[in-house]
Amino acid sequence: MTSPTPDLSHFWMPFTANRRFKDAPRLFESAKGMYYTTVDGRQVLDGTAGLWCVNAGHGREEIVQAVAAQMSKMDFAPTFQMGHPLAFEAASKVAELMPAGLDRIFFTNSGSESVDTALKIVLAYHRARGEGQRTRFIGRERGYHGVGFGGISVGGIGANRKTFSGNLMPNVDHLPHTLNLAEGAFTRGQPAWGAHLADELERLLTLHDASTIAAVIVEPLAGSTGVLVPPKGYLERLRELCTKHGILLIFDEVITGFGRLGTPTASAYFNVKPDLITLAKAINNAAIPMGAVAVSRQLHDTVMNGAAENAIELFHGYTYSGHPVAAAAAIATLDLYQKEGLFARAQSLSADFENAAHELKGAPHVKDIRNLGLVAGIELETRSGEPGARAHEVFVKCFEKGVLLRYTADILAFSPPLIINRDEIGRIFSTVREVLREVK
Ligand code: PXG
Repeated sequence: MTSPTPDLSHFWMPFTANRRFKDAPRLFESAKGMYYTTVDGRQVLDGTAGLWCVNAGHGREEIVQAVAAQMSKMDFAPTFQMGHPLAFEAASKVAELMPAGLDRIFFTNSGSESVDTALKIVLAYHRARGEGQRTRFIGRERGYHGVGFGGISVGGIGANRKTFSGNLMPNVDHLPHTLNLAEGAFTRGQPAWGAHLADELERLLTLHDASTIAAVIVEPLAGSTGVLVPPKGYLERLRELCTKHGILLIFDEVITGFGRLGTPTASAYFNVKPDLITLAKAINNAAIPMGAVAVSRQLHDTVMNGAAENAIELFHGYTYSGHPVAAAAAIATLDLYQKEGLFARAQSLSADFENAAHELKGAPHVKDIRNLGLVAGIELETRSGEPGARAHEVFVKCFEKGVLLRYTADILAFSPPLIINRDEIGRIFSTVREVLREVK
């Protein structure tokens, strides 16, 4: 049955070519397991877990029940100078999945808020220990850290900064990104080339003086700017340099947290422990907006002890920090991940996923293929003078053939729910192959 198309004029859509979309809208109506259903009744295989977030698949009964039950029991309760048990329980469950010692959890409502929260916690920490001169942040080119002023300042995407450039945070510098097709096109997993790029941090430390640097923030695997897999040894080197110079290291794991690489965190995957981890998305299977920052106990305790007794230690928080319904969804989701062994499942599927993606080597327009865990990126040759046009066409044609993928510039990105099976993996990439033959 086809639903009537709603009036599309009022909703100003995020990160969307609004006018083009509204001329030819693509609307979903329902979702179950690996599939969306469109308003005209077509099934679309979800190759992106929504936006890298529905890791347990859609419409999971356990989460639906938990949300419904909590909604009728207590819709909302404040967490400013009040509390409710679920926020504490959810924090304990998140903490269990974090690297040892990163077990203090600040709740937010999105990845962007998690990033800005992490930056503020870092500044609070340095002040509390008498190093208030450490105010500078180091991000990375092609980094995506959401859309708050903090996040776009440390982020490295020109388009996200340009319009707002007059008012970005001061005292920010950037490392170079690590993608180099000349050295590592079609690498499976982590590239061998590029660890030395972490040494660029030394250069920035010399320039700015290490004692002014508060933190380095990177995505351990950069997702939204086109799947940039860290070179072997790169994150280890960043960690080493940060430790040496008393600089905090933030991993933005909004995409990699909760199983995307087959482990609870990318930190666990790479065996590199940051001081803070930003989270969101799959924390509660995206059922209700929620994010979090996992903070090392030492940082947390320093901020606590830096404030007078009975004083608020951190002047920061959101009305919905630890929202009871979001917390109920998180508890149900984290239980589900565990009960179904979904992180291990992602790990066991990753070789097949890698093979299926790399079979597209040699297909028309394909310039590079990159992958790790259940993430893959396929970079296409850009059509002369029309950046992004070819990937957009591939995206639309795949959608018409019943497969959802994402694209950024001319890079296709794949990040399916962790419940995907081998046939569905095959179908995603065979559809892309078919479409690549069709587009010019
Ligand atoms: N950090 C990272 C690493 C992200 O990937 C955010 C922060 C911001 O999260 P919120 O919840 O504020 O959007 C993100 C978000 C894409 C895509 O197509 C990626 C994101 C969001 C939307 C689309 O790759 N990542």
